[in-house]
Amino acid sequence: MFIDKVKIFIKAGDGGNGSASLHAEKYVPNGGPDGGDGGKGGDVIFVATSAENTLNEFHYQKHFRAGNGGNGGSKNCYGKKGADIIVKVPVGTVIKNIDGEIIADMFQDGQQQVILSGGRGGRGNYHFKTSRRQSPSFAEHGVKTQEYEVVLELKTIADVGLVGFPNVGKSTLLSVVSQAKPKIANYHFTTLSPNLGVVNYYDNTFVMADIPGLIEGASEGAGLGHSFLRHIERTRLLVHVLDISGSEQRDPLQDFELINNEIYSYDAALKRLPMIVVANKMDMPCAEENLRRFTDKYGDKYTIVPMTTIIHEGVNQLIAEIARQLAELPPLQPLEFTPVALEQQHSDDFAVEILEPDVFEVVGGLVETLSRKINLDDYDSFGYFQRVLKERGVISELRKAGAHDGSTVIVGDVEFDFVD
Ligand SMILES: Nc1nc2c(ncn2[C@@H]2O[C@H](COP(=O)(O)OP(=O)(O)OP(=O)(O)O)[C@@H](O)[C@H]2O)c(=O)[nH]1
Ligand SMILES: [Mg+2]
Repeated sequence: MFIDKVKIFIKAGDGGNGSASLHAEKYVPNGGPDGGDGGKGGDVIFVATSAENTLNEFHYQKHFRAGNGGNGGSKNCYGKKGADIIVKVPVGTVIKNIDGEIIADMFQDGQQQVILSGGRGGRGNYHFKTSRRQSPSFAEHGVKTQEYEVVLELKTIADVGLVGFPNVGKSTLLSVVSQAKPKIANYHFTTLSPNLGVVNYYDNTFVMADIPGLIEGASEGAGLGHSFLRHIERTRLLVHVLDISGSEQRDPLQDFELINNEIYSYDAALKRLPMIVVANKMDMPCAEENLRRFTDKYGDKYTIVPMTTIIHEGVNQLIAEIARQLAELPPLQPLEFTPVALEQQHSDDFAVEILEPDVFEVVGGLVETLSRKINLDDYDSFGYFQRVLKERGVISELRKAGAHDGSTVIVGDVEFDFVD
């Protein structure tokens, strides 16, 4: 199983509610409001790690929720902050919303990004104390957060991408130049998911990615298809491995054209990547002759490195050539995009709709904000709510729409009689 694209669900913590406590102490009448603020909900934080190179973990765990903020208490006690949740993703993971817009590119090992922030805690009742309202018996609710779906898409980041037909020796090459231990076997499609290896060369290190073999029609889905080519999009250089001996009765010259064709029909922009050709399996019959033919045709355009990978022949020359070319290439850059935020900002606008004669509903962002903020269970708080409606011009809009004494008004979950 190799998962490089997955949908997961994330939710920041709700803000804790503010407390509506009134100070109570022996011999102290009317001690006044002492309800503390609710705590902020925890954040959803993504962290990029090079310890992983698949999204397989997310097959098992798809829900990530940060902790909720604690409620405020009496004696002005603040609610506890909700615990953040850390979501670890492999370096190269692109986080998108369900419309496919990019939220973040987790490009660098250790990169941290807050993708959702926790809801604000509600204010305790002492915030609402005024000269006329000495003992407010209401407090703000914490901001309740929403769950969001996000799509994670892994676009491996490596300096070098290995491409070629199945069974030509790509994984063997990776195993010889790095500590990576990919599976190697004498059949097609031994490699089913990209492998990464770190190559050391004097003071340089670079990352090499071995991707599953391609065949003709891969860009239309043949073999393992072309989806793995996503993992060479973010490389700086390609190494095209050929079985130069043609041991499987294919002509290496044709192989070369064919694979290039698959790569560039997947994404023409990949033509920008320099390509080194490895003429592998030089130990086999016909290799010399085919190499001559290949060099005659492509020698001017490509650096060709003859190799017998299984006995490490040609390896040093190849690594030196890769290091030399990489030194002249610009470093990899994160994707260029205008980040979109996952959370929609609630506007404070509203509209009055007439549901039926004498029944009016107030809709819009303001309603959302109000219902998140205000606890309407008690009389005091309801008064506050009505005052906000008046200040924001909702009452006059209702009146304009035809509301009069006794009309029914619906605001979010609340229904009340209009009083002019
Ligand atoms: N004779 C010879 N055989 C080689 C050489 N390099 C690799 N092989 C053999 O070729 C076979 C395929 O090697 P892999 O490294 O698994 O090939 P691959 O390109 O990764 O194949 P897929 O993962 O299927 O795409 C294995 O049996 C290797 O031992 C070589 O230089 N000479
Ligand atoms: Mg392989």
